Amino acid sequence: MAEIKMPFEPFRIKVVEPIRTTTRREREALLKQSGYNIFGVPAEKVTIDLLTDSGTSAMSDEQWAGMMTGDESYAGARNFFHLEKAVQSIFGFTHVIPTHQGRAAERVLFGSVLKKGDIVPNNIHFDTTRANVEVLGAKAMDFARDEAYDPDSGHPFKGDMDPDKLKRCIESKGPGRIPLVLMTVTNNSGGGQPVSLRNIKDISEVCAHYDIPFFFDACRFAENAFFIKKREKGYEKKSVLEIAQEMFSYADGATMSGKKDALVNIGGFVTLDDDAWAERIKNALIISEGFPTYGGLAGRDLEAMARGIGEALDEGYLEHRTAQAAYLGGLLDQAGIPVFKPFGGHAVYILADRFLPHIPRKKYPGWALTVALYREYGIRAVEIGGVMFGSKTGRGREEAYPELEMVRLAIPRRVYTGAHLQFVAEALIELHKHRDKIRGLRIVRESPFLRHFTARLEEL
Ligand code: P71
Repeated sequence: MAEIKMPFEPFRIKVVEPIRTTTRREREALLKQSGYNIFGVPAEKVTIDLLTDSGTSAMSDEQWAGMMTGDESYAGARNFFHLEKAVQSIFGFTHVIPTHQGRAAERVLFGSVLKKGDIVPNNIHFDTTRANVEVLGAKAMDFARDEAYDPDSGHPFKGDMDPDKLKRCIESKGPGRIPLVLMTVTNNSGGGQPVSLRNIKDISEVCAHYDIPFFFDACRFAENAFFIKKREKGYEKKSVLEIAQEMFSYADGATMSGKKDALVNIGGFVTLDDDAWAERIKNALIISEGFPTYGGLAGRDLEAMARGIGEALDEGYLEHRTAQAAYLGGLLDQAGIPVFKPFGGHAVYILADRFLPHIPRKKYPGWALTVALYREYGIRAVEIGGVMFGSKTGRGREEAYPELEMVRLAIPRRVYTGAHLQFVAEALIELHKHRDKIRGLRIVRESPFLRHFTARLEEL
């Protein structure tokens, strides 16, 4: 078997944050209190927090220095212009409209262009994106290529959208009902897999043919561009910045959660060319987020995002980031733990239904694994499966489940070292040996949208 190398951290650590440990008894009590929902556990009671890579990045010295230059004027703060310039230089669209995070960007965009009965195609919608489409009475549809749902397929671009599935949808529903097509890079619900430039061009052509605007859900665009450089023929010698610029050149706009590939703890934006749409979005923004030059952010936050978005394109950083996922995934794979392959950019996804074959889908094996991982080792991961994406298709009907039942180990940017990841791998390997003791759960309380955040469950 090939040796799995611990990646070298391309940074020094200047500020440290202590990790506190807890006892199993303490964690057991916290699980009970939180209704067996790890979103309800205080972060200080978590040893290694792999719940999300969103908003959990460590900022650089440059970003922290930039925070001191925050201009806190209500309108036209200088940091807005820095952000505008940084985003334009990568994305290439005229309008840059800041928001406090990605879902706010989704809400102001969708709220301005969708109406009841409309359809929004995507490779695979992530949870908040789906919810922001559906809350408006529109339908979110997924058209990822078939390999996206096969955890064993080694296809290098499992994030791709299937152009034929998209065309069939447009033909059957009519282009008039589709105000925009989205493309999520990387495909978070499908294992953090990249989309190829070939596919971006193909989908862009389909959209152009039917005159439908094409937008990116761009959260992890830098990781996607890096995978293109590594895997797509003809891009080996291009810089990641050039690849990102080319990706966006085929689209009409993007929503962005700066909490991912802009390396900030809060922030996002919508960026696009269309003047009429931009005006509607800005009007919506003023009602709920704030004036269009700050969109719910402080000047210092705008500056951190302006600086972070460029840092995310640094190839040494991206090399390390993807190596971290490959390292953790490799250790698990080598120990016989079922993992989604290839390894994604921001996370390793465990195939929970294979890890816990004795727990049926209706007893939420993915959720059960997150509970066990916290209880035994204080590690927090997130279920991407039946609780997050399952839905009742009607009154008293059976619940429908997504194709994949996974637990995501998301790696915060520049936060954990190789030793931390090694600890996580060892914990999972140990847990896997005693997997038959893990029990399924049932939901006792849930909300109508995004139920995973607040659901309460009970162990069976
Ligand atoms: C992630 C998140 C945030 C999250 C979700 C569920 C549990 C815990 C944390 C957010 C995304 C995303 C994509 C592709 C839009 C958003 C919303 N992801 N699109 O993966 O991944 O952005 O969080 O800034 O509002 O952990 P927002």
